[in-house]
Amino acid sequence: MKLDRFIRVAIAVVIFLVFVFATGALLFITEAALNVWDRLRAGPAALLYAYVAVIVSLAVATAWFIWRLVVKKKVAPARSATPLSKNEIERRLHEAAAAGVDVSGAQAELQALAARQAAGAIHLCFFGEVSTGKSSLLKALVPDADVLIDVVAGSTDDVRHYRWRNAAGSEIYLTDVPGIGGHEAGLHEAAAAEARRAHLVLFVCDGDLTRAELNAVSALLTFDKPLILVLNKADRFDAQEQATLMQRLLQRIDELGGEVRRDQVVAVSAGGDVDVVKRHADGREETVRRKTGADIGVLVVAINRLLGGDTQSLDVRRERAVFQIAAEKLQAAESDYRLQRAEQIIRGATRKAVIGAMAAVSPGTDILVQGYIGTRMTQELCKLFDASPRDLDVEEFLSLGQSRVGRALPLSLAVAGNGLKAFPGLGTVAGGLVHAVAYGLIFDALGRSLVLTLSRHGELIPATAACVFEEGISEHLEAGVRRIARMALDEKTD
Ligand SMILES: Nc1nc2c(ncn2[C@@H]2O[C@H](COP(=O)(O)OP(=O)(O)OP(=O)(O)O)[C@@H](O)[C@H]2O)c(=O)[nH]1
Ligand SMILES: [Mg+2]
Repeated sequence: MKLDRFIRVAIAVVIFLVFVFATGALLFITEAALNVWDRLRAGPAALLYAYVAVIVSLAVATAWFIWRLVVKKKVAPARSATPLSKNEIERRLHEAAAAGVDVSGAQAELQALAARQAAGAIHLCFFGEVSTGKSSLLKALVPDADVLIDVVAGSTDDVRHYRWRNAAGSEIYLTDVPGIGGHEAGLHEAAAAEARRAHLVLFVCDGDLTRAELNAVSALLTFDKPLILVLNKADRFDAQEQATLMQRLLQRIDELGGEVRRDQVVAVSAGGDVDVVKRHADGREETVRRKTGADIGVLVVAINRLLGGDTQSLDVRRERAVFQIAAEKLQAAESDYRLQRAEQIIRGATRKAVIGAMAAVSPGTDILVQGYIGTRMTQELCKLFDASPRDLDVEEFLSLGQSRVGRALPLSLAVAGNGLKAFPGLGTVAGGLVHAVAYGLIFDALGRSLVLTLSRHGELIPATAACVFEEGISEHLEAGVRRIARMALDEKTD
């Protein structure tokens, strides 16, 4: 309590002193400014204008300098959210392929789209959580379809297409996919991608939407995917419950900001086994399983209405969605490629650092040699990640890194010494070799932390990169020691 009071009094004194100084400074500056102003007005007008011009230039220069210092140079602007055109995605693929990126995944996506476009069929995809009755609905539409229906969640474990002709005689493919929320994440991804490739998604639920379902619907709406929300197993609800549920589903879609009309939310029943409690005359109760028939008329009407509308717009939206999938695959391939190239660059620089350290005559020279190698490695890695740092940033990163190296050197020497002991027949490890491995380890760690920062931020932020270097150094040292010790030994025996 006493201390509290003391602190409060101290703060009050400081505030009072600040007030006194601020008032004094204000009076002093005002007086000086008025003095100067009076004198200038009394003097020749040219002097007054020159004086004002100098003050304004100084203010502009200061503002510019502060802006340069605080607002850093921006990296390339993020790609716009406008839909990708065919030319644009093909240009990106071409460029990436020329740079050595494996574009086969993205290319296959475009080829599959072209094949579907040439065939001209409409694709509808059943999508939703496990066991909501997707396969049952498909079976109700295509009674001959060879689909697996089971109470066990996750019964559908691959993507299959079934032909269906609606009343208008259109060629339609219905796609059955694994349910989301099952145990295998890979199946979920395959199902979600297939839904995005379809013209229209039939999102099947069997009650109010769960969080996972809301996320899935929201993602589809973000991809501008036309959808019908199908409340299945309606036979389990009475009329009142069903009406309340439908109201709730419409509200959910509204909250997600989706453009889904009222007639695109339907309640149906694919039919299935229902447990019914039978009461006998003697009071006994017995549960019997009964088959209920399918009631999917409203779904067929909703599908026909959508397909009877502007099919060209459905085609355009499907094409855009697939271009987006191809772009995502390309991005993933580019990032894999970057990591591979980054690995090569880091290995190259580490090798040079090791050789440099082994050839060094005195400890001073190897630092110099490695300063150059560090600059080259940083520049190459930045270029690989499309970051174009100023020379100042590269220097700042290296000097911040250097200050951390001092602290990390004893640790890396110890790790290097230990690592070398793992190679049999080496005898007593010479100091030079340990030093070389230690320097190599530091380079390796420096490169890896830089890659981490560049892939996270897309630009070189010297202080952040140096912090990442310091935080990850011991982990990187341990991970790289055998590889780099082997590198040093190979050099030594060459
Ligand atoms: N009562 C009732 N049961 C249904 C209805 N539709 C499906 N079922 C039952 O729900 C269970 C799951 O049906 P499936 O068609 O396999 O569901 P799914 O969505 O394909 O499931 P996964 O492939 O595992 O994702 C089965 O036991 C069906 O008999 C329905 O309209 N009413
Ligand atoms: Mg299924």
